Amino acid sequence: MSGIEDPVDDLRVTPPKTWATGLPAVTHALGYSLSQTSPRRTALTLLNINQPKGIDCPGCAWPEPAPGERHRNEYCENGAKHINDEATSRRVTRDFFREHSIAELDGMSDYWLNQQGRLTEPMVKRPGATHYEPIGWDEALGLLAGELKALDSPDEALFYVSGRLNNEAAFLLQLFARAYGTNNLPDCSNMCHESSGSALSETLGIGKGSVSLDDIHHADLVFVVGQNPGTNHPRMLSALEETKRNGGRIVAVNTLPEAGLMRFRHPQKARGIIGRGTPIADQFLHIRAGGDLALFQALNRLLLEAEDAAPGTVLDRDFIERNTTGFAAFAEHARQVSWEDVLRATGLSREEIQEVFERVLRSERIIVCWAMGLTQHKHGVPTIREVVNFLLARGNIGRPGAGVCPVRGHSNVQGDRTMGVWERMPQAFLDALGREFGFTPPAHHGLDAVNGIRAMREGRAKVFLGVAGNFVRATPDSAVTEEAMRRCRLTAHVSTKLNRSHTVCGETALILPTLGRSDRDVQGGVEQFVTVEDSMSDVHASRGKLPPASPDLLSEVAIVARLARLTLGAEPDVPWEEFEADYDAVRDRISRVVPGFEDFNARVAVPGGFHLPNPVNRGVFPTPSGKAVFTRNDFTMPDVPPGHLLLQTLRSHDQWNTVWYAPNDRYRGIHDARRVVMVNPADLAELGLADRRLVDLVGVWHDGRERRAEGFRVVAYPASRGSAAAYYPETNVLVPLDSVADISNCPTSKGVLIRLEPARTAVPEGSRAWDA
Ligand SMILES: Nc1nc2c(c(=O)[nH]1)N[C@H]1C(S)=C(S)[C@@H](COP(=O)(O)OP(=O)(O)OC[C@H]3O[C@@H](n4cnc5c(=O)[nH]c(N)nc54)[C@H](O)[C@@H]3O)O[C@H]1N2
Ligand SMILES: Nc1nc2c(c(=O)[nH]1)N[C@H]1C(S)=C(S)[C@@H](COP(=O)(O)OP(=O)(O)OC[C@H]3O[C@@H](n4cnc5c(=O)[nH]c(N)nc54)[C@H](O)[C@@H]3O)O[C@H]1N2
Ligand code: SF4
Ligand SMILES: [Mo]
Repeated sequence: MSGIEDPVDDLRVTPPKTWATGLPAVTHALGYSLSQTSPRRTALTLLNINQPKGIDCPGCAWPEPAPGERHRNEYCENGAKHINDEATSRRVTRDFFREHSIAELDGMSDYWLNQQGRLTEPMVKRPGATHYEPIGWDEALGLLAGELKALDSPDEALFYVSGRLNNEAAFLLQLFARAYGTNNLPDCSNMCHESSGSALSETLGIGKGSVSLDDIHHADLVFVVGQNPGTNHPRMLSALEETKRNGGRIVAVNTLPEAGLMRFRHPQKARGIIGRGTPIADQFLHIRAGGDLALFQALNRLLLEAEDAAPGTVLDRDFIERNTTGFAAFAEHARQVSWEDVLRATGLSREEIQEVFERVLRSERIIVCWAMGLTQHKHGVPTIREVVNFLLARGNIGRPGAGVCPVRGHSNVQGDRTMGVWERMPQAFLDALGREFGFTPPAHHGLDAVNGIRAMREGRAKVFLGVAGNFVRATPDSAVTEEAMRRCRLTAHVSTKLNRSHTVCGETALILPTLGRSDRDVQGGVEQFVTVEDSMSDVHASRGKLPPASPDLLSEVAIVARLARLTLGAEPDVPWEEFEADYDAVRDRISRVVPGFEDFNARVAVPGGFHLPNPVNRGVFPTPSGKAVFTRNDFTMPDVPPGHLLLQTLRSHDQWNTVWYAPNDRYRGIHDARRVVMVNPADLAELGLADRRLVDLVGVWHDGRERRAEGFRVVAYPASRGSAAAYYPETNVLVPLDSVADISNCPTSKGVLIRLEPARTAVPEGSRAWDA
């Protein structure tokens, strides 16, 4: 065996922390890094992370300050963990795959699989085989190309992308998929900010945020809604601290009192290490799960009433007149929301809402930031549309210190979309792509993640290629998804590390190991760099610094280019070999296809790169009417029958999406366990359940299929009434494939109806059954 063992399940609970990121955070980061690799490599990654000529952090998409304003250590605890998880000195070799059958690997935890280290050479599982075996690159890519060519229709293939993929490889992958003949480009965004994209495209004409870091610093009021920055975007706390220093105020809206929303100790400043830190939220709204639509509807009603009382003093009439449509219908509808409904849906008091409203009236410049607490609900899209109404009403779009800020997850998830990875790219993009490369891209929309799973389940999709990510574990309804993947003729993954998507595979399966962000990428003797776009539309270079994890790795650009050449041959006439040899050549083509990337190579050579301006900041709204759109959104709230809870599946502090690094969630006070469910003590009393009771989480959905996550400890926790929280991906088994957000088709990972039952099976002492 590899010598790596799962930590023993030994739950210890301490009071939730009321501050985030101080000295302990730095020691935790170093502890994990040094468990993975040498002090020398740790120093090399940490000296280079987020520096102008260095490696873009492979963690989240929070932007860096301008080059001159960057700190020498411009990274957080979690960024350090992510980069050194990739820079690990551990290796998965052919001997490893000889020793462990696929069935055996499938029995191991997500932790164990990740801890094995970096993948080192291409591997294949042949039909009927029990083990992966080595295969050369030419044969591996030839096999995949052969399966693609043998399909009856290009729409029987799926090309999944996760947001770590760089711009150059993403551009080539979507070019390849479309030249091959399909728009089937599902991505992790489908499960993430898809609701933001849907709502913002419809209302503002562009599915991206409109603010910069400087806007955050100079806002009068910043809302942080459905987001846990202390864990998931730690450097955002430095930005919020700056907002406060400049006199701005912060309102946090969450179902949990997250540590990072309360107090912040700056790890790079002496007073951050020893002082009490900065209080972050001036007001905390402990909202009920799914109550945010009602909250913003109430604020909008208050705005309209205040305007009635003192005409011309509350709304920005001029802005509304000049730049928007639909105001009258919105206003008529918004006046009708009932206070009774609002108080029931939000669980807040009238006074609390009044207090926020007064803050709003005192603020010239307002920004609303949000993440998965809004997007992953059935009514995620209307909720975000209502946020837009709220901002438009006072002209808080398009001027400094104001705007929309969907805080993106993966470091390049926004860039991948800009590069065309989307199953529904606009026709103008497809036309430009077709013109540049001399072919006609398919016009009909492709499959997203949820529809892709349906297609595999029904045998309509037969070949799956995932470039980065861990599709099997990230997607909902684990049992259904696993069945669907196993039905494929071929599944292939371009990956840096071993994960569940390699053990739950098709008849034939390929592991295609690749360079990570931190690895030096040399093609034809010349060092290459790649580019990424952060959450605030800044595009910049990333240069790997470490010797590659193995001499047998190919870059993502090389893998996609070679596969495309083998599959497509000379039609259309695309210089795939030139692209592989020189990424400048890829960027030249991007500059001719993707708006905003003109002169790409020259502009990205500047330290810090360049900014893609958002047209709404010039008063240009690329909607059909050319104006921003007010919408009418029906009041909705989740229906939670007595005896049930609304479960949110979320991240612990010690994980990166589907991969956990340690069984701890320090800020929430959960130690040495992941199979826990956090529930309000008053709800526990009503349900007759004692703290630490062992329960099964049982999903309630109308298709008659039983969805059960077994063996969770109940933890009495200040979750808002009627809600529960447990970690993903262990709970993905509970999220029905058909339970999706209206319009965006995003799985409702934050709104899963469950009941708690006494556990069916006892969990033995010293158990390591993390992923059972
Ligand atoms: N360390 C670390 N960083 C990460 C990631 C990671 O896994 N680990 N993942 C990255 C990715 S891909 C993403 S998308 C982001 C995700 O960033 P977040 O969205 O912060 O991630 P989640 O853990 O899903 O947390 C959701 C938050 O919303 C709150 N919430 C849940 N339901 C509701 C609701 O109905 N209303 C309100 N107001 N709040 C609610 C939860 O209590 C929680 O604070 O993080 C990115 N950064
Ligand atoms: N229940 C529930 N489900 C969710 C969510 C939730 O909140 N609740 N959140 C959703 C969200 S927001 C997201 S974004 C998705 C995340 O879904 P994914 O992006 O698919 O998942 P990750 O866990 O980030 O992928 C980890 C794997 O990526 C590979 N990898 C890492 N770095 C690189 C690289 O540089 N190149 C390549 N080729 N591979 C690399 C490694 O092999 C690693 O095992 O999950 C979604 N699923
Ligand atoms: S805030 Fe995000 S991008 Fe910045 S160092 Fe931390 S994980 Fe990396
Ligand atoms: Mo995400």
